[in-house]
Amino acid sequence: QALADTTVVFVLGGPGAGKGTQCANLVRDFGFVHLSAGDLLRAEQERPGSQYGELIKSYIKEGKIVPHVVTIALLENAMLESGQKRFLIDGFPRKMDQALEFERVVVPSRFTLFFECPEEVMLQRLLKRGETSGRSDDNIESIRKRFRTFTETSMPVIDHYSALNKVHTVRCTDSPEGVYQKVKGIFNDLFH
Ligand code: UP5
Ligand code: MG
Repeated sequence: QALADTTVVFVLGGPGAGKGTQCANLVRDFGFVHLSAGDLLRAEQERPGSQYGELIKSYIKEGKIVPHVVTIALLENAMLESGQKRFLIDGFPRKMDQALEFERVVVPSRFTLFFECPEEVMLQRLLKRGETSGRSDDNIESIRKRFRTFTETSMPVIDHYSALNKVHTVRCTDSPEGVYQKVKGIFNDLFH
């Protein structure tokens, strides 16, 4: 299979924990391709002729998880199109069925980078970003729903990989630079 010898790191953490921010640093320093499942879904939602546009729109606003056939297809296409070998898969898998299916049909993950962050901190970050982001889910109602989905549905994925000793946890209440020092330490050990 075309993606058999690729390195996949899952980047997980609650809404607003800083996944996208830290992935940008890793792209610069370690030559990974950054694929945010949320960004891919938002792009698909905007694509003229997409049969999933309305579905994605309502799921995102409600903080619910889009059926995995849609998300996995978007991720797999983006991986193949990139022609690259190292990927940060950001904000995915957020549900056990997604994790198992992705590893079965695409490629097993190398490990999960987990950003641990208290809800109050994430809330402040998201409300601030919401002043300018234009994201349909950066409002207090959607944020509360996203937190709930994260706790109930996504944390079990992290627990699953923890039990397999495949999680590196970074606390991310520090500044973006401070958080990145810790992330960089993990990647330096593994990729140099
Ligand atoms: N910021 C970042 N780090 C900071 C720091 N250390 N100190 C202070 N501020 C910091 O950061 C968020 C904000 O905080 C920014 O303004 C940043 O400058 C600041 P960001 O890096 O964007 O955090 P991130 O964790 O990426 O937050 P995001 O909002 O993207 O997380 P979500 O997981 O909620 O969003 P995502 O786009 O992944 O998913 C959105 C929705 O898509 C989901 O709710 C779901 O409905 C759907 N979805 C699926 O259905 N399936 C999927 O597989 C994926 C998504
Ligand atoms: Mg993000």
